[in-house]
Amino acid sequence: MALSVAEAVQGGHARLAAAFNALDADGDGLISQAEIKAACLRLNIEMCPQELMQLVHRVDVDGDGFIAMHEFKRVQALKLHLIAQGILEQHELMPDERRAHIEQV
Ligand SMILES: [Ca+2]
Ligand SMILES: [Ca+2]
Repeated sequence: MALSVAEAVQGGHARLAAAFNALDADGDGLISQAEIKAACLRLNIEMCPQELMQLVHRVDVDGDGFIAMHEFKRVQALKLHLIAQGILEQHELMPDERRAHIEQV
């Protein structure tokens, strides 16, 4: 089941959370620049460090350097939603136990 960006933005909390968790690799509830970078590498998305910094800066409302769930919900996080969508599609091809982590919300 692929997650469209529109669904990620407008859809239920569970789907948004699944997209969020897809990027939050260490599961601490925050998306770091390193985690976004790792996701981009996995998807072969080219993003220079500056672009990455700008993206996080734009979405990071409280300025702690990390993307929290409430920030991920914002429209400015659309590019992150796209990346998350790619990661989720990759997870579709993964064994169930790996996927369980993503879907347990
Ligand atoms: Ca994290
Ligand atoms: Ca933040």
